[in-house]
Amino acid sequence: MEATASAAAASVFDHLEQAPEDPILGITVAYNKDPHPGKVNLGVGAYRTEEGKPLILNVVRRAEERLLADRSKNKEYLPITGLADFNKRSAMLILGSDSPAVVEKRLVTAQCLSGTGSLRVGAEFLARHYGVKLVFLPTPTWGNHFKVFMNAGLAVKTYRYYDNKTRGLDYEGMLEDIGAAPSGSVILLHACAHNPTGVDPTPQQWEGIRQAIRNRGHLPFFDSAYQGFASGSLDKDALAVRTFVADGGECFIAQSFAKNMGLYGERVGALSIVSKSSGVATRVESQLKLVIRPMYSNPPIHGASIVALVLGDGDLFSEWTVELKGMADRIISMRHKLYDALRARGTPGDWTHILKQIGMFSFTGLNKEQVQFMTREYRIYMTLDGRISMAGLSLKTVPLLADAIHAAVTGAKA
Ligand code: KET
Repeated sequence: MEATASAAAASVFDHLEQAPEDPILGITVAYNKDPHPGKVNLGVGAYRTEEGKPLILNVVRRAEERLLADRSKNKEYLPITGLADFNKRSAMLILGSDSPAVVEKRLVTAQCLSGTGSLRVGAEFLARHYGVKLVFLPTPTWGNHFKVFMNAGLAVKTYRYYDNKTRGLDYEGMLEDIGAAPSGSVILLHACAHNPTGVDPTPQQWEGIRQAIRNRGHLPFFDSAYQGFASGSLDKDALAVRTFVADGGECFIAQSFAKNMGLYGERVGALSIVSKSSGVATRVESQLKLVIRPMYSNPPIHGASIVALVLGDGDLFSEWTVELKGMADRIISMRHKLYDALRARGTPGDWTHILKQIGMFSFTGLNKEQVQFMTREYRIYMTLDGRISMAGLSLKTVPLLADAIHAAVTGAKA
């Protein structure tokens, strides 16, 4: 009887409100629900082939075949900080093999759950061990940054980054805000291919930003989710991070292999903490382990083994750079196709920013109402801030997107 009574009582979760879907991943949820065959998903930043299919890099298949054939491999737990070989090679990929931090062993790298997990572990470490519990994010930024840092217990503020009028960097505003931030603040920087704007500082501007950050004793935290996707060159896309590490100062770096190796669902990434001395780095590592162990104990082995193989084998590595360049080039060609298609339609407005912006996305300038119109009338799924994943576009879908943008801008009916 008692069981019946308790079953009839209200749920202990009755007070819960229905939460909204995630602004980015929720677009895929809506897309999946749509039965229309002509629908196009330009929401999430995930690379698609010309046929609109997800891509497994050939080099990843080769590495997996080797792993499968290697009977010495097992599925034992990794150490708390992950696969040592992966950590070493990931750090060298972003910092350069001759980096002073690598040579002087002034850094610790921990394999984490892709870029997000690396940011989250870094944020948790800062909340526990860093004196200034305040992080500055660019306006705009990847939406999840806010939640990652707030959930760790840091206060979040913003610095000026994108100028809507010029559709370029608000360099002066950025320097002013960095200069005005309380000394020692954490400054989140997109290492390259800024998401969502596709606007990166020039090398000269990076140098100015570095000086502004160092002058105020701030702590830079790089989010590197697109190395290789900005210019097609892994080294060029690491320039900003390397500029900061070269001055001997400290920084955090969160790396993701989701995009540049197409390992999205494998959740492969790394957090590197560059310190002033190898002694500090050793103590940082010991504390980092205490952060990670109660969260998820240790990271998964498969994806990191793939990356370690690709980074460690000259043959696989050069094949990877070719495939990566191929992805970057296809995205650039989509920029030209979309730009040409809008010009051909005489769509009002200056669309040159589509050509100038860098990386996976175009920050179109379309507003929420226009985006909602395009989704409703043209089945184009994209985030409400007007961001388009150019990596999801193909020769076949460019005309539809251009029609949709044209109609949205001119107020025409579909
Ligand atoms: N940082 C940035 C700047 C970023 O755009 C992403 C993913 C991540 C980190 C995290 O990626 P991970 O898969 O955890 O390695 N951005 C795309 C996907 C997402 O929102 O999760 C996106 O913006 O579409």
